[in-house]
Amino acid sequence: FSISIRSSISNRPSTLSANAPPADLPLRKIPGDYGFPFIGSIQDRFAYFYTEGCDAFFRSRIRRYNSTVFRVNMPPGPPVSADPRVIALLDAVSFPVLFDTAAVEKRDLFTGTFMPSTDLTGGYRVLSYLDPSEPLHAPLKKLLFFLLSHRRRSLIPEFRRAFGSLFSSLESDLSKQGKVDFGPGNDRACFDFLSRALLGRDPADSPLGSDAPAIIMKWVLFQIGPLLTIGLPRIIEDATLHSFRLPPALIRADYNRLADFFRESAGPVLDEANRLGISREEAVHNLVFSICFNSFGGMKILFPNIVKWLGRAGGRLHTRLAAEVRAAVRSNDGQIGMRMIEEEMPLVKSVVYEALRIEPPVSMQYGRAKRDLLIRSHDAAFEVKTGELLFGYQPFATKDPRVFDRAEEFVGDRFVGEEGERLLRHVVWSNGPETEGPTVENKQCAGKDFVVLVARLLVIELFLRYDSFEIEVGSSALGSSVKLTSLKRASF
Ligand code: HEM
Ligand code: 243
Repeated sequence: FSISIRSSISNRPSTLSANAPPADLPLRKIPGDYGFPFIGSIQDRFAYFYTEGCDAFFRSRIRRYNSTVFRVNMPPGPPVSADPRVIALLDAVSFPVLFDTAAVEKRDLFTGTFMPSTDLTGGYRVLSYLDPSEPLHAPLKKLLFFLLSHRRRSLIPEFRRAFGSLFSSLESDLSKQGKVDFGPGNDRACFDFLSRALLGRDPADSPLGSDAPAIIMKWVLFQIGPLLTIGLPRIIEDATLHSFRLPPALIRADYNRLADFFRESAGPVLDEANRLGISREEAVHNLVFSICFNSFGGMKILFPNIVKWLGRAGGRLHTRLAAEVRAAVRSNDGQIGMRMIEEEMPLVKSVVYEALRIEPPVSMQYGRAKRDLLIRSHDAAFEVKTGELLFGYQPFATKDPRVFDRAEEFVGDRFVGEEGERLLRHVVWSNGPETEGPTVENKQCAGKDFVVLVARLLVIELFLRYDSFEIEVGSSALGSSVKLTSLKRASF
């Protein structure tokens, strides 16, 4: 038993068997209630989306119950979700129970208390909805590991091509208009990069042309509309988007264009699927989902977030990043490689982890208790019964002030050095600690390393080209809306 117990919170298991209560914490009944059936969940939903807003919704209940663990209804509620009742976990100690596959089942919980129609994914329950105990979880996850690694030598060049051309066009629009939206160009660059790098196919040379980002956004809305606000008048939005599913038939033709693109472009990956015992069609729809929802959707949220937090951090951090990136690239004959990023860019690595910590791109995770559990927060232990639904709001785990100093602040070099690296296990954007990796046995994000790589590449590209930049931030249905108001060309 060689693990050193430095920080009392993190090496302690967050669950214990129910017949062994902890000696050091009081046992407490989980506070909170669900109100009247139906009405209670509509009230909670309206508070969550409109009267309080997500963060204040959770914060006000932590205060009311004096507890970071409590019962509450999560949107959307009936009729879209049959049962909205959850136990919320809102601190860094209780949250990690959601990673423990022995404690929780994650079947059909990817989007929370409801599951979108499988008509939106070719009739299949795709990998993200499968629990590791299901027979296809392992082969499908292996297939995605193959997808992400089989053309790995093309990742960096294709990234630089797609994002180099994005920044050229942002520069020229900025000089004409004085301001330019990062979002639409980022969407194009992300999809171009993903298709060229992972499939070796340029969407421009296919029947998809440049339509993919718009089709994907519409298709995503059909799936997770009940979780979003898109800016309609409140009462109308709540009575429609949050109360009914959009009929899949309305998106079928568009979806088929996406599926055709993958059917025709993913030959080698589909061959690998056959070797793994996965049918070609099931593989096609899983590829659509992992590239369009998981990868494109995730990058669409993460990249503007990174530009936002770096933009707000200001010129001094920009100068340090530019110096680090340029020194490393110069000492490698102008080339960018994975090892030099790993070894020579500690600040680039840290700012990416810090962006993922301060604003986890996908903030909500769910898991159903497989057995009676005892769940701990910093302050108490709570009994959970088999079958109850656990819900974690990740920003409250990764901004837990009892783990992170200046938890609400973007500290660019937080993860630099040995002391910083010890904190990495509390960065859990990927549905697992940053110090661990996805396997066929767990539910950690299959794209974890890929995401960290592309995020670093974004920061590198920015600071190879610019000494500094300025932004304006607005809100949007998914992630932030970021406009560039100045780009200061590299001067050293
Ligand atoms: C799972 C986030 C990119 C594939 C997850 C989960 C999260 C997440 C939070 C866990 C969901 C849950 O079960 O509760 C993100 C973010 C991304 C990203 C924020 C980008 C910024 C990717 C990429 C892939 C991918 C590029 C490409 C293959 C998956 C898959 C799962 C998953 C397949 C389910 C894993 C399993 O069933 O074992 N992701 N992801 N994700 N992600 Fe990602
Ligand atoms: O509030 C939010 O966090 C907005 C996003 C809602 C996402 C719904 C649930 C999806 C769960 C995991 C997603 C993983 C990713 O790979 C990509 C997310 C892309 C969303 C469009």
